[in-house]
Amino acid sequence: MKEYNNAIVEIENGTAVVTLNRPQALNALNDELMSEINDIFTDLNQDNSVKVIILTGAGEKSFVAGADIKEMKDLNADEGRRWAEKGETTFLKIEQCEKPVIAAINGFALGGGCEIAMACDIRIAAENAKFGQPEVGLGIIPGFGGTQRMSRLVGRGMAKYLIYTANMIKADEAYRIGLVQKVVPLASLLEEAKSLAQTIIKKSQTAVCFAKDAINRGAEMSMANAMAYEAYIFGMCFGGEDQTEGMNAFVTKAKPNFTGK
Ligand code: CO8
Repeated sequence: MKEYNNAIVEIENGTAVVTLNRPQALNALNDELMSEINDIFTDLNQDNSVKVIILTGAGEKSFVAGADIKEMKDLNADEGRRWAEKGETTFLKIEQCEKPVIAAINGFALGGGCEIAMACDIRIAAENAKFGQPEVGLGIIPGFGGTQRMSRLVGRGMAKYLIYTANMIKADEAYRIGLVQKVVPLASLLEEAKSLAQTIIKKSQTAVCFAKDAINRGAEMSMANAMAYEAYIFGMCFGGEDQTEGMNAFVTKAKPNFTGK
């Protein structure tokens, strides 16, 4: 496995755990880390041994405390736009990765930290997690997709409330508004994320990847086009071995043995 200056990648039992590792800055995203995330997700997407990816932060205090403010503070308008575009491209790589990505959120998920979590498929938060988009308090707006993903995930009213006020919310409130799917004790966060990964791995990987594609692409389409796309993808499932395996296993009361073909 490649070595990175600001991240650790460990692969075990079909699951890759990507730990963002800049504890001195509460895992804030600087330019180098952003490039590394890009490389990591390119590699993991192509690695057939990896079925599910978990994204987390080093330490117990912070998942990601945002984009690196010290690196960002002297940017001019052009550099700011390019920085935002780099973040958006990086987070799109996560969102469009063919494999499911679980964010295991250990502590602060602020600004770019909340935005990177929202680019993942499923979010599990530790009880100490805190979410927020503090950008307007810094004279900027969320620039890594936050205005768009937040609105789509929790609705425009709640997104505006969080973004206009820059208020931080705790894990239980994030769960209540649907920003995260589960809240667990910090000590069992990674174990819970790995267990969720194993639940997904036992299913047909082809079907899971197709489902991710249908949900994500469909969200960008009209309902009629999205339904047509779903029907197309549904048909594709019948071209592979997993559908035959899954349905034969049901009929013969056996356990399916999916190959992902
Ligand atoms: N960037 C750089 N350094 C950071 C960041 C950050 N986002 N967050 C924390 N750090 C550093 C601190 O400066 C400090 O370093 P040092 O010891 O050298 O002073 C170290 O991490 C520890 O932090 P604190 O001492 O502040 O720890 P506290 O426990 O007192 O506070 C907080 C923790 C509440 C998380 C606090 O650190 C904080 O408010 N951090 C900033 C949070 C924030 O505003 N995040 C949003 C950033 S903006 C953003 O993400 C925009 C994304 C879109 C960008 C578009 C591109 C142009």
